[in-house]
Amino acid sequence: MSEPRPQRSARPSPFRPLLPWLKRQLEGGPLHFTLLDPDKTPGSRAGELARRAEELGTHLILLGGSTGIRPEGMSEAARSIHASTRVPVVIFPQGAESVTPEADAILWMSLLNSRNLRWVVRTHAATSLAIRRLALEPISLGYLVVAPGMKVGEVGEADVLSREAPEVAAGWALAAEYLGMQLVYLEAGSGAAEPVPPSLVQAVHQVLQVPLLVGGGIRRADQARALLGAGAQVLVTGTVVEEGGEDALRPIIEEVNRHRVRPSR
Ligand code: 1GP
Repeated sequence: MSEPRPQRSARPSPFRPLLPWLKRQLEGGPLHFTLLDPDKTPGSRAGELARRAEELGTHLILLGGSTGIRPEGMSEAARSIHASTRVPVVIFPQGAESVTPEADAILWMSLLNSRNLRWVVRTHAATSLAIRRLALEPISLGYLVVAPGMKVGEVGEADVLSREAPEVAAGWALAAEYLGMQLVYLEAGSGAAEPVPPSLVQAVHQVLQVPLLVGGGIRRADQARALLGAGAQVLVTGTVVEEGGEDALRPIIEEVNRHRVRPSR
């Protein structure tokens, strides 16, 4: 039986391929990504929040992050964000239900420190042909969950990395790069009381060539400053966008953009 021919994705996008675009933006300094969960902020609400985040200076919208996600909800939110912003929309997947051809790319995340191969590679094996048919760009990402890990640590069955062992985290991150991952993400877990410690970010940054993303528990500008100073190249915030509103988000994005040597785009 022959392989089905790849279909063109529904939406022509100025951001395809996305990875070279991302690398070009990173040459100008760090970036801020806004994570929106279409389960909590469905349809036009996602578009509205994304529009406000773009006005504040966010560079990209990540879509996903909850356990109850449906493909229709992802598609509706992606369409609404495209209609109200000019930033790329990238899938931050929970599983096959997160896939929508309306996005510009998908983070092809492997939760490397999971005990369950499902989160490392098995879901990927089950969905890769569908991704190809949709002509979605997969961007491989080594996803490392650091204590406390919160919900993603629990659901992802992670042996969370200790906050006090920067060398160990550096070893995991470098392993991801040596396996060919295009990005590495240090995740403290959504809603964590504190982000990943800057000392740990610094140890990872020192050994890594590929871009380093950091997320989970970032609520204030001083935390953003410390993480950027330690070498984080992308900061991801979710809770602060959905719960704190613009006043909480503004200083974080301002901090990121203060570190840029030239504006994005
Ligand atoms: C996404 O965990 C981050 O990877 C988001 O964390 O919700 O704490 O910003 P917050």
